[in-house]
Amino acid sequence: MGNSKSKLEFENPWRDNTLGRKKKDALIKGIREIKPCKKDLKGLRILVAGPCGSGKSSFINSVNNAFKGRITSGALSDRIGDISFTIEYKPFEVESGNSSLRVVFNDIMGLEAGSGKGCPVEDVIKAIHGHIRPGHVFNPGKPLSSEDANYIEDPVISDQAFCLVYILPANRIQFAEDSVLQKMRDIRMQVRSLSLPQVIVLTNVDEACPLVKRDLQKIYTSRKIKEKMEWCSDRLGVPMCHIFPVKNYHEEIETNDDMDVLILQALTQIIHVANDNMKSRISQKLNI
Ligand SMILES: Nc1nc2c(ncn2[C@@H]2O[C@H](COP(=O)(O)OP(=O)(O)OP(=O)(O)O)[C@@H](O)[C@H]2O)c(=O)[nH]1
Ligand SMILES: [Mg+2]
Repeated sequence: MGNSKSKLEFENPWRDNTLGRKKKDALIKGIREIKPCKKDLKGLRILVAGPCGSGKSSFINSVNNAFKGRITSGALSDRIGDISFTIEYKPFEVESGNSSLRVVFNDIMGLEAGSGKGCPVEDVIKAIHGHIRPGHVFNPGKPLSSEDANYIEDPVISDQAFCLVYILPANRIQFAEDSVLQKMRDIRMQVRSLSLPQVIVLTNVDEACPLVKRDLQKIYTSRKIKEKMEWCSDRLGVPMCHIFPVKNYHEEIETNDDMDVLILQALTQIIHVANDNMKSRISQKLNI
């Protein structure tokens, strides 16, 4: 028994795993207190990206559920196989209540294996630079061109993204085709010059580890979850401190404090690194 437990579980959590209402309230308070680094900033934009069906739209909804205390479905999510359900470039404001910092997530089409499939890598780069107008419908075979009506010629600071969040499914990422991983590495290389922070949100932890499915408190004692996080860190070069395992809302009809804590911890880090990136790019006049 002792042995089989140690195979699946660490004796002690390897990251602070305090969950529950008190922690959730403290995280919400902390997020509301973050100040924009630029006074007249219209919004701090964050871009989500990742393989199709990885939980991008669900994560955006989960963030809003955590603040609202009820299930919302602004960003439509669905499971329709190997092709992306989201095809339109759409912004979603984080409804965090009375916060002086307006945070906007941009949902995007999923990356798919093979060239000419899923969201074009070029379009992810254009989205980061702020060249894509909300409402644009992605065309896998035809990246947006500067001639297109949805191309923003001179993006302002609030059009640009200051953090790239990879949403990856813990239960399937190791089976992702090499070409999808390669697309993510290509994106990484192409935005190096912006020092763009990258965060991984590892979804579907419930489907990746039976211990965690039964009890979310086991998130940081589960060996399986740590292994998945390390795998992502190795393959994509994102440090472990920028990787957050979460369970998205998908079948629940009410919110849950423990799920919310993991979601809000990810959000806190995302906002901080995005805000820091904006600050340093403003001071260096880097592509701003
Ligand atoms: N069990 C479980 N299911 C999840 C989780 N996150 C998302 N799902 C489900 O996975 C499916 C795909 O989620 P979406 O949020 O639509 O994924 P997406 O990345 O936006 O997908 P595309 O727009 O198609 O690229 C939906 O049926 C969700 O309910 C999770 O953490 N756990
Ligand atoms: Mg989607």
